[in-house]
Amino acid sequence: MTGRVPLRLPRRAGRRTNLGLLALLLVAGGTGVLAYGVGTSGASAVVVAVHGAAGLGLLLLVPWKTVVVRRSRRRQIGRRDPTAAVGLGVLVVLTVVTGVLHAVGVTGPWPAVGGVAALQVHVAGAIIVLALLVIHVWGARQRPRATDLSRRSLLRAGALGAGAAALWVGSEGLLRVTGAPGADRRGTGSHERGTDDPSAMPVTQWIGDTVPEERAGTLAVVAGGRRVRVPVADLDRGDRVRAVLDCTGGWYAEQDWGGVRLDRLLADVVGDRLPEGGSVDVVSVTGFRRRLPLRDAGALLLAVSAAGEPLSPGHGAPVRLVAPGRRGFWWVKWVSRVEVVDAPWWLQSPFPLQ
Ligand code: HEM
Ligand code: HEM
Ligand SMILES: Nc1nc2c(c(=O)[nH]1)N[C@H]1C(S)=C(S)[C@@H](COP(=O)(O)O)O[C@H]1N2
Ligand SMILES: [Mo]
Repeated sequence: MTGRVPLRLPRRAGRRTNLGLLALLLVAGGTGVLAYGVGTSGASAVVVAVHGAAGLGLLLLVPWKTVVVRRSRRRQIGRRDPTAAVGLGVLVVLTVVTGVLHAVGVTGPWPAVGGVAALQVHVAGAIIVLALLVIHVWGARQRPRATDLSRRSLLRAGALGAGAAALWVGSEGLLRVTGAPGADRRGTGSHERGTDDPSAMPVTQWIGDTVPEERAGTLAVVAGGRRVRVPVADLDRGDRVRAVLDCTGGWYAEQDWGGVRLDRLLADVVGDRLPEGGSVDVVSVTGFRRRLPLRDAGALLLAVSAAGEPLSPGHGAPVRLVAPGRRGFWWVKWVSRVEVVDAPWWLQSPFPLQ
């Protein structure tokens, strides 16, 4: 008779190795997303360094994981379908390789093969990795134990962390010594493209937005119960900001942007009756939009020029937002409306959906 086949999961089959992989993958996934959220401050450099270390640290566990996989393959009984596990392996390799390629600067990153940058493959790969990881871990749950907090376990975890950090420091050193393009990328990991030369700056859309056919002749400003249409020609008021546009696609450019400060524009409409809290919605003619805290208005610029030249259609003509210290997806192009709202700025999707 064919009763149930007893599942004989070896209780100690590389449990620590698996937990180490899990920790590194979760740290890599978390810091990857966080890196795009924290803007371009010094904090992002730390987040990105931890990210690189966690990703590279996976390599340290390859010898041990190989043992786990071999042992699992040798077992005949109770073996589960390895498709997800193998797919996971392939995609982790792809993700790590494209991450390193981006850091080294070999593939561009812009324009890269077929218009797809290594970093785009990296992020897409990572999303699939995290999905497959759930499947893989679900079928092979590794329960924590009291001894995981023992001195010995903590020492091992510390050794893994130190090894990962050393790999990252070593790889950065190698980039410097070899003079690889990645040696002077920003703390965010972005490579310089078109500083002081807007025409050399990539034209980038977040997901699927397209350069609009028609240009708005006016900008709608909505605040304090009033709605005013400001002619675009009135937006060049001599306000200047030098700021870095840092795209999550892995490039950055520093430009002299010209236009009008957002707080000044709003003051035109409501005088000094701007609310204390609140936010401002910056909306593109395409529907793309971001909500920012109103208290930042003095640091935000509605720009009509870069490097002294009017914006090109691709770069947001006639008017775009310049949001110093924030990643590129905040820099709304083709702005058609700015509106003061009561809702807090964080009441929106953390990343644009369009
Ligand atoms: C880099 C990430 C990982 C890769 C590429 C990977 C890949 C694999 C492969 C190919 C196998 C053999 C096929 C199978 O048993 O399904 C396996 C076995 C196993 N994996 Fe992973 N794995 C990873 C991470 C993890 C994590 C994070 C855990 C749990 C926390 C885990 C738990 C296990 C267990 C318990 C087995 C043995 C199952 C058995 O003996 O039947 N793995 N892994
Ligand atoms: C399982 C998930 C992930 C793994 C294993 C991973 C791994 C890596 C590795 C190994 C590098 C190269 C580090 C170096 O050579 O210094 C890297 C770089 C990078 N990753 Fe990831 N990553 C993951 C997820 C993500 C996600 C979800 C994002 C963004 C949403 C992301 C964004 C980046 C960026 C921007 C870089 C470039 C950093 C730099 O140039 O120093 N990664 N990643
Ligand atoms: N309307 C609109 N504005 C947008 C985007 C978009 O897709 N639609 N992409 C943002 C992103 S992700 C970046 S990096 C910058 C790119 O600006 P650039 O094309 O001038 O280089 O615009 C931002 N503003
Ligand atoms: Mo971007």
